[in-house]
Amino acid sequence: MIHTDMQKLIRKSVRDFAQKEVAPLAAQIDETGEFPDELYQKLAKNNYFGITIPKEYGGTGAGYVVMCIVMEELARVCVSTTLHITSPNTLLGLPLANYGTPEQKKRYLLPEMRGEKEGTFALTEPGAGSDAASMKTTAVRDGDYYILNGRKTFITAAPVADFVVVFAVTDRSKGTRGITAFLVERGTPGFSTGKKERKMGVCGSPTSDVILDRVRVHKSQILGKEGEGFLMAMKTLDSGRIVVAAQCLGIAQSAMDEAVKYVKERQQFGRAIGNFQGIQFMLSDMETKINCARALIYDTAQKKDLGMNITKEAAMAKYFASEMCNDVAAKALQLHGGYGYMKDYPIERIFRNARVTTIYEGTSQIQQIVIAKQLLK
Ligand code: COS
Repeated sequence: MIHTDMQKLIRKSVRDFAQKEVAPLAAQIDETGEFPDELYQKLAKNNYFGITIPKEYGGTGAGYVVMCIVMEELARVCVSTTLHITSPNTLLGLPLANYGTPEQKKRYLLPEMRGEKEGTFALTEPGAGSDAASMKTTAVRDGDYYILNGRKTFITAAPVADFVVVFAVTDRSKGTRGITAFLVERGTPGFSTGKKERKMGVCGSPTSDVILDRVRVHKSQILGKEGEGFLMAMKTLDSGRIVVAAQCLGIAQSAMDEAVKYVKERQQFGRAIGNFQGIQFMLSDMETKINCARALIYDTAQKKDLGMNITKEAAMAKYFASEMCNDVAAKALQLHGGYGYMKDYPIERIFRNARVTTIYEGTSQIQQIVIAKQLLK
């Protein structure tokens, strides 16, 4: 799509912010695994937490094309940073904005938008990843309360989360219609989070388990209606996937930028290696695939902004962009030769960060299933 002047201005302002405030910290965030609170607050101050969230709930309501621009530009410099803005904009923010009561919005969504509270979305379990509906976590009614038991795993931001949207089975006999979402606050007896995971990439975004041991929550903590949780999760993932696709685009673009810089500088056989056709074939292949992903992503984002259903398109964008960014990052590293394997060059970090994208928010194989289900229904 051709961006409007306003969208071009937004891209420029995000790029300036990324270069000035984020890029100087990216290597340190990756190495230490610590995400500076000061940077988190700057993201909130720039309204990056509420791009997809309507104005009346504390967001800017700028929509998905703008969200993808922000993700792409920030992912070019620091993928960990983008993980801190995906949750308020999609996995956490959307269920609260779309299903939350006025009280829930006031207590959770507004402080999340302002960077005062951080929440997260807990769907995955040790035995229920791709098969989300097979979750074991249960919520059993006890008068006006529910008693939650179970364990969620690989939960982004869980170690620092103030509250969590937990999906639990309230009626096993109803299958996917027997799953309910609950808002559970840290500090509730029986709620805890596991050890911070040691990961291959996106190290500045903490991940851990969420443990629920006879956690008693009032029925007013249900998000949406009883039995609506699975549909809520699926619809949320549709929107989340387009945003992850834009993150992949930013990762691929940064790999490309590094590759072009390197092949112009690196001399072998008496000339810069970019002069060799074998290298040019690789670069052309990378550039073409990046631009295919870009077209698909912004087309899907525009459709979403127009209110169209994007279940298939978002799955295609996430599938194609995540596979593409792994391919491009691997080729960019290859172009760096031995230097690409050393931590001194940014491509090493870019390559590690790319790896998770074909896995989280639904593996590539799950995206293929979603695409096929839409085709065959
Ligand atoms: N929008 C609207 N409705 C949807 C939907 C969507 N995107 N996806 C599923 N549904 C509906 C289906 O139409 C079906 O409705 P009916 O009962 O009326 O027929 C219901 O939800 C159940 O769907 P389905 O039968 O497809 O459920 P499955 O258990 O077969 O699972 C997949 C479907 C595999 C797509 C789902 O489990 C999934 O997305 N898994 C991956 C989870 C994931 O991405 N995890 C990442 C971690 S979370 S960050």
